[in-house]
Amino acid sequence: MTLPTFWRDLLNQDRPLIMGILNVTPDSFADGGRYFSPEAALDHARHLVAAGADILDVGGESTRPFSDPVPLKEELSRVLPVIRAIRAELDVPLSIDTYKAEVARQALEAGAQIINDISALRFDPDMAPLAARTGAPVILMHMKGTPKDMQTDPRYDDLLGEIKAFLKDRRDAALAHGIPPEAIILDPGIGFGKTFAHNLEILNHFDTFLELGCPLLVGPSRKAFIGHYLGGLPPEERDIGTLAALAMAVLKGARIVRVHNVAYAAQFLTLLQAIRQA
Ligand code: HH2
Repeated sequence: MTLPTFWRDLLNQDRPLIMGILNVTPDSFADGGRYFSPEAALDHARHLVAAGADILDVGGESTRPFSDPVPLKEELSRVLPVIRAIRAELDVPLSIDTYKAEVARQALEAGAQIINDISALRFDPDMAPLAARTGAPVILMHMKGTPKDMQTDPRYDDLLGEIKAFLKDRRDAALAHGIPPEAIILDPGIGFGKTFAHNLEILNHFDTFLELGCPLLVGPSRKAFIGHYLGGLPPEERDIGTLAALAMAVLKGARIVRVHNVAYAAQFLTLLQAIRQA
């Protein structure tokens, strides 16, 4: 299976890529309810693209700690109108943030091109065949447990080793389904079954995951650990802290950053890249 052209073009860029978050949910931890109507979501999509987003990640289910799953029909009715509206107007590549293969299938049909599966193809047996059949690049994320229980005392004997072994196993499962390695994006899953200290350790040793030979994504944006280390800042005030996390991950090999504030990330990464290349 050859790589889709848009993906080859993105990977050929000599700079980190910015994935802008577009949550079409009433309850996401940082921006729940703000872009819940298709009009508000489209308007935010325009704003994110103008600010420099390379990809928009559309999600219809919050997976914040202790959240409950959203029924299939509800998730579809949230994301499909938004994907269609964006596709009709903007050229930007879209990813669908879901672990349900049926949501991913219909989202791809409506114009999304990337699958962002926080379960790394584990929660729905139809997801891997779908990715293989359609050729859509797929993001495989590490999570310990489920969103409902992942933050209840997460423990590891060897944090980095266990995450790496998990990602290797999920990568190999994807390869076995015929998904090419360049179409597999790996993500250690900041905040998904991790203590605040675990998140710091992952960021500080992000290069551990380079050996797996796939592009790496990092998603620290506005997450609770940032508020924790900054004296209890609320989510909307965590964008500066987010940049510190991005800096470390990008200097240690992250190719894609998933963020709420695309304008900040774009400025920050442009300068970081200019310095790196000097
Ligand atoms: N984080 C969130 C959701 N999806 N996908 C990947 N690949 N990596 C992440 O780190 C990641 C993700 C959670 O953030 P957000 O979408 O802002 O919140 P919510 O789940 O409450 O909608």
